[in-house]
Amino acid sequence: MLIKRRLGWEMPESQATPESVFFNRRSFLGAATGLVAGAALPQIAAAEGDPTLDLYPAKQNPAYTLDRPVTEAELAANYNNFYEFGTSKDVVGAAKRLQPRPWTISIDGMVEKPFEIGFDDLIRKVTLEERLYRFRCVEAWSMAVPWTGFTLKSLVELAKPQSGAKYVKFETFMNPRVAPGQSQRWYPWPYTEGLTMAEATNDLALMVTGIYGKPIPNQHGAPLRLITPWKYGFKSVKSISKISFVAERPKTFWEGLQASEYGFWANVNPEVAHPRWSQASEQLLGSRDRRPTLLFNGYAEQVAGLYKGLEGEKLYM
Ligand SMILES: Nc1nc2c(c(=O)[nH]1)N[C@H]1C(S)=C(S)[C@@H](COP(=O)(O)O)O[C@H]1N2
Ligand SMILES: [Mo]
Repeated sequence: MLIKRRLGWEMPESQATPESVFFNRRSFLGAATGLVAGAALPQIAAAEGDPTLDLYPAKQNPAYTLDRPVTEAELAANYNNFYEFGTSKDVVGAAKRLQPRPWTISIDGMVEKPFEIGFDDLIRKVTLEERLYRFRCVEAWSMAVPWTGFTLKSLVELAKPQSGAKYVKFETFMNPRVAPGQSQRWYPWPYTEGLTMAEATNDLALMVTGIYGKPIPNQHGAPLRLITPWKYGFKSVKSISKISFVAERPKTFWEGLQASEYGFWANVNPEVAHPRWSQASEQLLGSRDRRPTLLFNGYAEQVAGLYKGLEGEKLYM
């Protein structure tokens, strides 16, 4: 039986971390960087010797612009949700156990021919670009980040799905020896997410391999994660090891844990409150700025059409 618990990340940011803590942390980080100069960088920079370093920085796609400043890299890199490595925001240390090499991704289900591909081979078959995206966590905090990646659409083309495939299902690696959180049996591991084929082939859906012009560090979901900027952050599954094309809507991790609060669609909507807090506004990470939340996180023009005829669905939870 599922016991109702208050989970760390379910708390709205305003309650979880008072602004003063943000500011203290920010000035602490600033001071630390100044004091030890480059020594603070390994926290955010990918390991030396990363075989994809030559691909960074990728060319920025000018079509994606922001209405707010880019979040400081150090802040984004030290305030994470990655339940495999703990339920606090401070998972950088624990996530060092994750070994993003060698890394194989299985592509299976309803495809012409299932296959496995090494991450370093996959990344050479696609075109990397950098995009500035807003990112909105369901907890009501947000950031704005330069992601590097390739379109999920291009991966779908490589996978060659059959016509019966209706959804794409993503799974994070499963290894409790590496990720202690996965020993907690009440969570429906592995972390699973899904998109409809129409969502997956929308140009906004990005398979992310890098952040701030470098290969993505462990705590952000190395070596490969999803980013769907019009949806709440929990859709953006990290450290993906399996991608399946399926006929049925996959049951997602948070749905499995608390279906009354987290749904499949999870589109950002300021007018639809979470059962326990408002979604009307959001706290910008590392700032005093609280802003009104935008429908589809500001990406309505690109994605609203995906939901025509689905008005009966719980599109915004
Ligand atoms: N595998 C996995 N992916 C995950 C999560 C997680 O706990 N495990 N947390 C999600 C949530 S709730 C958010 S807000 C984002 C956070 O991404 P970031 O830490 O890179 O900012 O990752 C998402 N992807
Ligand atoms: Mo989140």
